Amino acid sequence: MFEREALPADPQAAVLVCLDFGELDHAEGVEELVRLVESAGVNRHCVVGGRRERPDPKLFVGRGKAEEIARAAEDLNALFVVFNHDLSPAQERNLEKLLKRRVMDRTSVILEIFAQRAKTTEGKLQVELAQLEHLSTRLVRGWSHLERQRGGLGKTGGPGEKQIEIDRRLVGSRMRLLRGKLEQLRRRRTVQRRARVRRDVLSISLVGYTNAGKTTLFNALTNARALAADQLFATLDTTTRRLWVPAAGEVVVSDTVGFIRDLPHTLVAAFRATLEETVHADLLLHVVDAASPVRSAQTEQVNAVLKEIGADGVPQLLVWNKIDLTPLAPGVEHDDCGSIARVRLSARTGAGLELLRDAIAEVAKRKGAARGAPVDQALFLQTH
Ligand SMILES: Nc1nc2c(ncn2[C@@H]2O[C@H](COP(=O)(O)OP(=O)(O)OP(=O)(O)O)[C@@H](O)[C@H]2O)c(=O)[nH]1
Ligand SMILES: [Mg+2]
Repeated sequence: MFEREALPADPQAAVLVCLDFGELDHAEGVEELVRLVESAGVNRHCVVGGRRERPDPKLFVGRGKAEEIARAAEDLNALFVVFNHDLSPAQERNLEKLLKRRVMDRTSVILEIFAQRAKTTEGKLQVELAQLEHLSTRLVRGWSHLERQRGGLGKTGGPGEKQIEIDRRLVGSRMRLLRGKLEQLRRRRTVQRRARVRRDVLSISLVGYTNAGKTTLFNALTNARALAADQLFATLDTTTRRLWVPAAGEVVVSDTVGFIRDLPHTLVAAFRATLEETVHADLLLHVVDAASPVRSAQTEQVNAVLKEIGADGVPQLLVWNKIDLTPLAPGVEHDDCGSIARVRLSARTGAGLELLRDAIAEVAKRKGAARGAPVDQALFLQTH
């Protein structure tokens, strides 16, 4: 008889574990995790659900659930088990031992996508820094756990302890090197930005939830050909283009990385240099996928990240995009004071684009009139 050899586990297959702890947006969270793993290259998956009051401290899930996950991973021959929540380093280790698969949490999936997408030197440096930060919290925690052991058992310290100490030092010095290089790039950007300010050019940053259509809008506005795709985090690096607005002159538009809820702090910190374009912009075009059933939650999440990076004071204009997928017509909405609050358009069909150009022209004219003074904040509704 033939002896059947076990096939190597499939790196494009994953079991997604999405426990429900009573969150209001649980269903959307599951859908988003599916999109995240697909964006990372997974093409076969199954979802294991379940309700729990709170996570199990050791395994995150209960024993019975862990066995269900193991069976699902076996059936799918999956290399990965992905959890829709963040795991503690101990939980991750325990689960890997039990499931004999690679265990990832949501943060690791996002970091993986960023690592796959990074193209420019700066993008690559930023991603590596974020990955090392993520890893270092794990090493530090492993270390403090051993330190406790040492306190109880004497002062010898085993080989595992030494290895962690070496790893920690290597990770630490690599992180310092990366921060140094990023700082150099940041300074270069600052010089470029100062030159723009001197020339009195209006600078606009596109911000928004990932997949809202920022790059598509950027391309439509500037005739650029940046990659827009139906995947999460298609854009990582900031692209800047000049745009000539009739009656207003030159405007500089930047397209950048999209946001997502609970964006890992390590990423926000590492991408600070890229996101500085946003902090220093005269105007933010906050692009919203108007066809999404969770558009208002996404708008809030974006505002939360803007606050975290210190860009919540920059005037903002809401752009409701993808109206071709909704019954909405192109148009401009004003608030009670007559200021422009929102433009409805479709970056794909171009409907309503001229309304946005007019709105930008108006801001640019005001900036010109104010001769370097900040853009009239009252012109726009502050949405936060
Ligand atoms: N129907 C429709 N689809 C659109 C519109 N704008 C963008 N899309 C689609 O939405 C998807 C995401 O578009 P992108 O422009 O890559 O979105 P993004 O905000 O830059 O996304 P990230 O860079 O991944 O954060 C693509 O498949 C686009 O073709 C629109 O106005 N209507
Ligand atoms: Mg993009």
